[in-house]
Amino acid sequence: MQDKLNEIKAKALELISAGDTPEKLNDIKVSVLGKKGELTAIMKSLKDVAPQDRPKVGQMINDARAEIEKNLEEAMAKLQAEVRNAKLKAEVIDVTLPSKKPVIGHRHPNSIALEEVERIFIGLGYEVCEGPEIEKDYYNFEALNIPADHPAKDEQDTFYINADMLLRTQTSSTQIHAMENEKPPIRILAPGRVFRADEVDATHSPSFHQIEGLVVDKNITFADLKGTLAEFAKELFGEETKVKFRPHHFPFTEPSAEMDVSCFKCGGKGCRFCKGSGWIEILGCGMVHPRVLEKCNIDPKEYTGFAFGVGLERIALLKYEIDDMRLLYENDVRFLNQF
Ligand code: 2U9
Repeated sequence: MQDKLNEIKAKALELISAGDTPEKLNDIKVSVLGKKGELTAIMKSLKDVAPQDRPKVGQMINDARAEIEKNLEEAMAKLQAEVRNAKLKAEVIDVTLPSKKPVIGHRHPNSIALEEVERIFIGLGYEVCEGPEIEKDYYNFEALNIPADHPAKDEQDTFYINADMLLRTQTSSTQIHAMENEKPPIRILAPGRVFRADEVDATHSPSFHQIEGLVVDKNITFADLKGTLAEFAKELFGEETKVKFRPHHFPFTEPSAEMDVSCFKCGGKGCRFCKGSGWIEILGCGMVHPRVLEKCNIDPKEYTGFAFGVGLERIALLKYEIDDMRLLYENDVRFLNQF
């Protein structure tokens, strides 16, 4: 029996020292020390040993078991340490490596142009005002003296939501709200997104941005309008910029005009940029129609005002010499990074 015991022990210790995974060590444990293991079988056969020898043989089996268990534990601890070290080594982070360069966005030409226009008018004492993109027919048309049969009200130009609600076609509605809520003097700039049922091309989009301005006070004249907009043009396009007003018609202003600026590319001599004329059309403007003031409960005998409207995309395209409006909506960073 002693020989058998030594043989089991030697074989177990040999297997343990060769066991190179926790699973293999576990298998050895089961096959030697488990319920049906070899050492357990020997223990069971102790009853066949002569009674006087049993304590000695029993002790021998226990010693062998203890030695195998000890070896198994040590081998298991060694293996687990190796596995842990390998994992730590694989997960090591080299903090000295250079980091990945983060991709940084860029301000949109529209945003840069809007900030520039806002800066100029805030400097002249204007307040920036925003209003809803979904409006009642009244605020977009009626309050602006646009009669029911006006072509701009036609379905093909305006996105209607229902008979009474629409996507605003101009930011003027913001200023109607301001006039309803505030008493003159009023000096506001109303930038925002507007919508028109237009086909997309190099100069049109169903959604674009406007910046409108409104001044209402006592004794406001066309001279105030001209002086303000001439100053705006100089600040935006350079000190040497000249302005020219051409008569025009808008339902919400009377008299109305369009303002041209001298071409900032050729100084007015005529070039490809201004199509040889020396002038570039920039905005529409006029004296607020007395009927528009009346609808907002402002007495046109006591107060007068001027208003203007410019397309933000038009300013951005001109200032940054971009020849297709669609580029402004694609948001390709390779394009945006140039400004
Ligand atoms: C109120 C009264 C009058 C705003 C004005 C224009 C002239 C104008 C166009 C410029 C290019 C629209 O984006 S565009 O297509 N706008 O020509 N806008 S006067 O007049 C107002 C505004 C508010 C209460």
